[in-house]
Amino acid sequence: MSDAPTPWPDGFLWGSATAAAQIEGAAHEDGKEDSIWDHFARIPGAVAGGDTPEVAVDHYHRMPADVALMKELGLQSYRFSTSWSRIKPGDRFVNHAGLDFYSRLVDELLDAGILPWLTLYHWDLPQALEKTGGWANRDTAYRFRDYASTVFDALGDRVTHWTTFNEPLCSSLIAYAAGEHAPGRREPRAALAALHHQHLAHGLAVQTLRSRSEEAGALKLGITLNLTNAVPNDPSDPADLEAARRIDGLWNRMFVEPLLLGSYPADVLDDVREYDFESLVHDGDLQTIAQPIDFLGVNHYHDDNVSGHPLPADAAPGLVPTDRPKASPFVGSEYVTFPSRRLPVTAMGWEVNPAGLRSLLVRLGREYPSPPPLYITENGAAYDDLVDADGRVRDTEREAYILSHVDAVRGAIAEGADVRGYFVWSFLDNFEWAWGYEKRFGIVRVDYETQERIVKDSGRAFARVIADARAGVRAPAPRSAAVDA
Ligand code: GBH
Repeated sequence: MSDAPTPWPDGFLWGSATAAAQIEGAAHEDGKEDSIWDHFARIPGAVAGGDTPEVAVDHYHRMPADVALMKELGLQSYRFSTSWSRIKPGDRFVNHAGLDFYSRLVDELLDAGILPWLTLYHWDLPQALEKTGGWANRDTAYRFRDYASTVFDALGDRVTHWTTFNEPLCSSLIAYAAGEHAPGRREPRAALAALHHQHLAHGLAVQTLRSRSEEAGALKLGITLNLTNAVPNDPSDPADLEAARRIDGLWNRMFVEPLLLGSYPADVLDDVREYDFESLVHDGDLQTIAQPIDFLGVNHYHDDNVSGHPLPADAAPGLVPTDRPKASPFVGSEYVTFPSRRLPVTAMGWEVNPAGLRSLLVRLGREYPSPPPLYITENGAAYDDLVDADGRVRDTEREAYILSHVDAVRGAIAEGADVRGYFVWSFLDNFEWAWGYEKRFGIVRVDYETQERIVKDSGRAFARVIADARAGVRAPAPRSAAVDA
C-alpha cells in the first residue's frame, strides 16, 4: 500500500554503461599498448576459455553504429571508460590517435543528444605501471592524476560528468589479494596499499580537475563504488553478526568513509592490524581523499549472506568461492563464509533480491550526514539467453531483473533516498573479466562470430521504462502491491 508508485523525480537520468577493456577491442591499434588485462588474459588459466580483450565487441571500429543504437533505445546518458594505455601508452607520451577516439565518441554522443558520463579508471592500468609496482606503489596515484589531467585537456570542453574510479574494491582487493582480476597478485598487504593509493589518486584527480574548471558548478565529479549489504546468515548468532560487521566494514565502509567522512573505520583498521595499514596513510592524505564530490555512483548486483562458521560439507554453493582457484579477497577476515540463502540466482550465481538495493540506498541516506546525490551507475544480470529461430532474444529473466530493480530504486526514492539516475549494466554483451565471453550482461546481444548487434527483449523493455518515465506515466503498481490492494 505504501508502495503506490510515484512519478520519477524531474531530471532523473536513464542510461547504460560499459567499460573500455570490455568492449573496445583494437587492443594494439593506433599506438595502444598492453593494459594489465591484456597481459593477464594471456596467462594460461587466468580467464575462462582463454578469452582475451584483444577484439572484444570491436566497439573501437563500430562506435558510430553503437551510438545510433543507444539513441534508438532512448538512452539519455552513456557511461563509458577511457583506456589509460590507449591515451598514454606505457604512461609516457600522450598518444593523440588514441585520445582522438574518445573525442569522436563524445562528439557522436552529443550529436545524438546523449550525455557522456566518463570514467577514468575501469581496471585497465598500463602494464608498464604494473611493472613498477602497480597500485601497490604510491607513485601510481600521482601518475593517475597526470593521466586525468591529460584526458581533461582533450575532453574537458565537452564532458561535464567525470568519475575517477569504478569499484576500487575490485581493482584493489580482488586484483591484488584474491588474484582473480589483473594483475593477479595474491598479496594482502599490497591489496591494502592499492586500496589506499586508489583513494589518494581519486582525491588528487578531483583536486586537479576542480582547479581546472572555469565555471563554478559546471563540472560534476564523483566516484563509483560497488556497495553490498552484508546480511548475517543467522541474525541471532553472534559469530554471524561479527562476520557481517567485518564484511560490511571491509567491503563498504572502507570505501565510503574516507571519501565522505575523511577517516577509515576504526574497527576495520583493527581487523587488518597485522598488515600495518596505517603506515601507508601519510599526513594530509585523508584531507586529499575527502574532497567534496558532486555525486556518488553506486554499483549494485546482489547482497552477501555472511556467516562466521565454516560451511557444512553438503552446503549449496554460495556466492564465493567461484569455480576458479583464487585466494581470499577478504583481507583480515579470510575465515568468513558465504552460505547460500537459496534465493533465485543469475548465471553468475548471484542472488536476485531487489529489496537489497532499496535498503542499501535508504541506508546511505540515513547513515551519512549529507551524502552526495546517488546514481545507480551499474545494475544488471547475466543469464544464458534464448535466441529464437527468427533471431529474437527472449531474455525474460534479465527483463524481470531489471524491471524489479528499477522498481526498488523508485521505492528507495519514495523512502527519501536522493537517487538521480539509473544506468543498466551493460549496453552490450562483452568481455566479462575473468569469465571471458561466457557470461552475457548486455541488453543488446552481440554475436561473437559476426559482431552483429540484436536488441534483446530486456533492451526493448528498458526503452519503454525510459519513455514512460519521461512522459510522466505512472507505472503499474508492482505485483505484490497490486495483490495487497
Ligand atoms: C561490475 O563489477 C563491474 O564494474 C563490471 O565491469 C562488470 O562487468 C559487472 O560488474 C558484472 O560483473 O567475493 O571475490 O567472489 C562486479 C562487482 C563485486 C562482482 C564483487 C563480484 C564478488 C567477488 N563484483 N563480487 S568475490
